Amino acid sequence: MTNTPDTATATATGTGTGTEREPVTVIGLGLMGRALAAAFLDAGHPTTVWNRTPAKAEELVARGAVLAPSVADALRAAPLVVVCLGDTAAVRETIRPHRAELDGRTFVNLTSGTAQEAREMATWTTAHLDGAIMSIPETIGRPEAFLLFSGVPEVFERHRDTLSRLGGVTFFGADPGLASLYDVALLGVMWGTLNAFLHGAALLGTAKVDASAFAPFANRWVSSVTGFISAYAEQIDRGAYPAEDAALETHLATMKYLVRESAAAGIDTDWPARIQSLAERAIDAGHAGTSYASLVEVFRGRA
Ligand code: FVH
Repeated sequence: MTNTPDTATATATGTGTGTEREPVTVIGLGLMGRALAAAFLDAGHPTTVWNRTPAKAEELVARGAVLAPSVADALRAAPLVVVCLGDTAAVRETIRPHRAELDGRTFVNLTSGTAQEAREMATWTTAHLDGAIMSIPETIGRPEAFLLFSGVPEVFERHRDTLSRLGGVTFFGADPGLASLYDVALLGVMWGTLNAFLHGAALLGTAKVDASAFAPFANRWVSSVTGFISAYAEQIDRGAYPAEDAALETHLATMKYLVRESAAAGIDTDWPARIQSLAERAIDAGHAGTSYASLVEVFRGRA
């Protein structure tokens, strides 16, 4: 089961003048949409914008963007249309009534949503690419920004350079839902990690340790955990979970300390209790002596 992504980590560079750049339309000028439009302008792309609240376009217009009077005008203005709205329902409501205007153009949806929503959107848009932005607005246009795409491969190749103005790009192939699936999986990694840090900060706070004193240790530990992720990924793909570092039952014994420490310190025990209960379910299913990676069977609903 492999699906090797095609990644370019550096932002595109170019030496041409503005008129040589592909014209782009950006629909949706919230925090992220304004950053996207600004990055295209900075790279010299003729940029047309539209937003439900036109006042949000003022700064971009002062920098050279053209404010389209209507959604239909915005769609007609460029061969590449990038949409970044609050949610999928807003995209459907804003774009679908004008979908005939998309004929012959590339539609790139950078609005967050589920894989299923992305696949459904691909049925009524032509030349569809779906993307996920794994960055905050202030990094857009810089090499540290990274964006994930999936959809029609030739269409991605045609616009790769233009899309690379936004940050490093990775293409996952023809399933339009795959970028969104990566997006939610990666957000889960972020929330899980942040919840663990916040729980730890609350725990250490009861001993008057500042979160800023805890942070360097948390960061160092997270970088060690990246090594576990790579080793466990290999076990998951092999479907075999030898306890090369520690057995799940060893983890469980230590998890109980985290629950007891939390209770004794008077802080919420929900997070560590959930960690413990997941391990207990895997152990009940026969994984006491296997590695931590065997917990994946609980998430798969097999344990
Ligand atoms: N901001 C971020 O850091 C994250 C990074 C990861 C990806 N997300 C996703 O990007 C989408 C937009 O996020 P945003 O931060 O730009 O959001 P807002 O600043 O709230 O702007 C929302 C824009 O959507 C327009 N809008 C909302 N509903 C409608 C509608 N029914 N019809 C037309 N437009 C609509 C809104 O217009 P207005 O309120 O200014 O008139 C804004 O342009 C989002 O999917 C994130 O998950 C960003």
